[in-house]
Amino acid sequence: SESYPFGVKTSKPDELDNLMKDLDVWGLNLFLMDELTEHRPLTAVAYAIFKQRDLINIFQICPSTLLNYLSELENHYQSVPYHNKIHAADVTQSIHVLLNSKALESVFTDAEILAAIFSAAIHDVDHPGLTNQYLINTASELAVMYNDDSVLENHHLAVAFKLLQKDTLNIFHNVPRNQLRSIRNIVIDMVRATDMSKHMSLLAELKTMVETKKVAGSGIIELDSYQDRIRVLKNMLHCADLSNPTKPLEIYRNWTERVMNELFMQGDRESSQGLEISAMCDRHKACIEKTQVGFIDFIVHPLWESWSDLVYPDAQDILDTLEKNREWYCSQADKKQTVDKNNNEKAQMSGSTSSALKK
Ligand code: 8BR
Ligand code: ZN
Ligand code: ZN
Repeated sequence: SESYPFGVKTSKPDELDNLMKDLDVWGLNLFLMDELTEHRPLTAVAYAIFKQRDLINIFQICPSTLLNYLSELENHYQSVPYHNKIHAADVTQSIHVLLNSKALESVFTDAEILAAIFSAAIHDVDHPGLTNQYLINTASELAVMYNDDSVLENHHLAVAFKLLQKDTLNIFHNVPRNQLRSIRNIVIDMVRATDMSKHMSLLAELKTMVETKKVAGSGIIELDSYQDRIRVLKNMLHCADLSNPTKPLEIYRNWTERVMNELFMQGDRESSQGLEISAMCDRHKACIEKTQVGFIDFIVHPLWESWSDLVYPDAQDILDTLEKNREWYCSQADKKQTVDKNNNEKAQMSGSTSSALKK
């Protein structure tokens, strides 16, 4: 690791060094990270976070085992447009920033922090770029394996834990058995909570916590019970997973293009298999801009509004960016509508002109 201070190869060490200065910044450019690390964004980001948080020493993790594990984990992310290793690196870095929230200072134990970062790194591993509903509708092998229940999320967990069974990849080798059991339980809870079908109940729990929250004089939240801390961690990973619309607009737009491409590819598949095309998956009917406004209004904004109440005022900038980005997508949708309307009118006019000429 002397020659690879970031745990990965790079032909541009100075640029990578410079980019890594944004490790604690909301809006770190993970697309650039992917380029500068020769497509090892997850390994580079997770390794840097483990080092910065001293997890390697605290849990006696062998650095080369950690790099082997991260590299294997990264290899198990598929080359799909959205649910790939760049998304995994993004969610890992995002949860790292959320853990740094002032309002949560010293709230979580080292084991909880380790569990949170590990959860983020593994949370979509081996995602095939198809939704749970599609896998269930087509009676896929995965859906049969998990009896239609959080099919993908259970699979991500199983793949990640399976990798740990190899001695050369077992980063938890020196973690005491009891502690490891508790870390495993937290990781399972957190990753299962990324199933979008759990969104409403997760948000309801978060709202209850905000209503009953107790704050110490220092502004730090009191989370005495283990159950409350787990509730916050589940919502934290869910927030990191749904954080694209809160990032700088250029980055957000890149993610949108990717997620829509993945959904459209599923739509094409459904269409060629004679299945009904799922919501948002029809490339001939979808309005990307309107879809984003709806996604923000019904899912992302309510979630982030509650999160920012919980950690007030730490997430105010994030909420501001989200609201500005919503306005941008809204104005783009309006623009498109106006252009469509004008085109329709033009088409009608040229139609009536040509019929007039025929007379
Ligand atoms: P998953 O990552 O668990 O699939 O949950 C996010 C889901 O929200 C996506 O699969 C997609 O259906 C929807 N989504 C939309 Br619409 N726009 C999104 C965006 N910009 N970023 C992330 N998810 C988005
Ligand atoms: Zn997922
Ligand atoms: Zn995800």
